[in-house]
Amino acid sequence: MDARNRCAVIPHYHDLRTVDSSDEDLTPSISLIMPAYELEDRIAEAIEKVEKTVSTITDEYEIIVVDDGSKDKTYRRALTRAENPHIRVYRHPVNLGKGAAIRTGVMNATMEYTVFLDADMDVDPGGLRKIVKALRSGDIVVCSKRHPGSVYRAPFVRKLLSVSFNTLVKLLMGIRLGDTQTGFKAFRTEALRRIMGAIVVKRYAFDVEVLAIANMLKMRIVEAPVRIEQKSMFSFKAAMQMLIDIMGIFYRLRVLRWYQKNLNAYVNTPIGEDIYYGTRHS
Ligand SMILES: Nc1nc2c(ncn2[C@@H]2O[C@H](COP(=O)(O)OP(=O)(O)O)[C@@H](O)[C@H]2O)c(=O)[nH]1
Ligand SMILES: [Mg+2]
Repeated sequence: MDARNRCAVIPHYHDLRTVDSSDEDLTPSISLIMPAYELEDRIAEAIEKVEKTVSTITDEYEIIVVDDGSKDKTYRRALTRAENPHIRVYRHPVNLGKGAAIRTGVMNATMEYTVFLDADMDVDPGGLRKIVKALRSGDIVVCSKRHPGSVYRAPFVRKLLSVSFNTLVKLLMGIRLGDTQTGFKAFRTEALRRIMGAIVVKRYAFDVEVLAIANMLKMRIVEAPVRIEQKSMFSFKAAMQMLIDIMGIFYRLRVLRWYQKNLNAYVNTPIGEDIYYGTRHS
């Protein structure tokens, strides 16, 4: 296997190995969660593309699209694909943030593995087979823009902000990953459920919170290559919100030790109505 394509296991940093590339035993069941916001012109095509990819890996899969309160026709366009029994569409009545959309997806995921994949198709879903295989060696697979095998295209300023953000996350949270923000991640669903019980953040820093909790729980995290192209910039408001959320995570993790105290309390809470706030419409 080409060294650039290998997935690095960054487990609790004790077990550096490469990922088995053979096909045997590759019959995982997969829940694919696609958070979507104002993507009316792209969502139907994106669902089809993802469906084509996942159906070559397994017959046991579900695609869970969560429309995060879009004001355009995203929800209706997504529903046009829901006659396929593998595809379900949920909707938030108002915009709650990407993290909240994923959370609604996780609450409704039923398969052994759960994959988060941004519905805007900035990332190439073609890497799905590889990241699912990599889950054999870990609890979580994180696609990273800074993996040596990755192809990453974005405006220069965005790349600069991304490196700065990652440095901040490493310093504050002690997460030793080159990138926490790429919208393509895979989890053993069991591990993800443990994490979700203590999640507070609803917008973009959600990914950092997930990984900070996983890190605290000493889960095995694998870093994988990805092809990603980001054309858009994010707003100043979104960047500020993210900084505030990061400080909140830091405070809960390092000062209050809130996650450490609250995790066990949540682990045994059944996944149910108390924490579910998406509406299923299909
Ligand atoms: N911008 C935005 N995207 C959201 C929201 N909720 C869910 N999403 C989806 O989350 C994914 C990532 O969002 P995006 O703005 O593209 O983030 P970026 O790729 O990091 O610039 C996309 O699939 C969005 O459609 C939201 O409130 N705002
Ligand atoms: Mg995007």
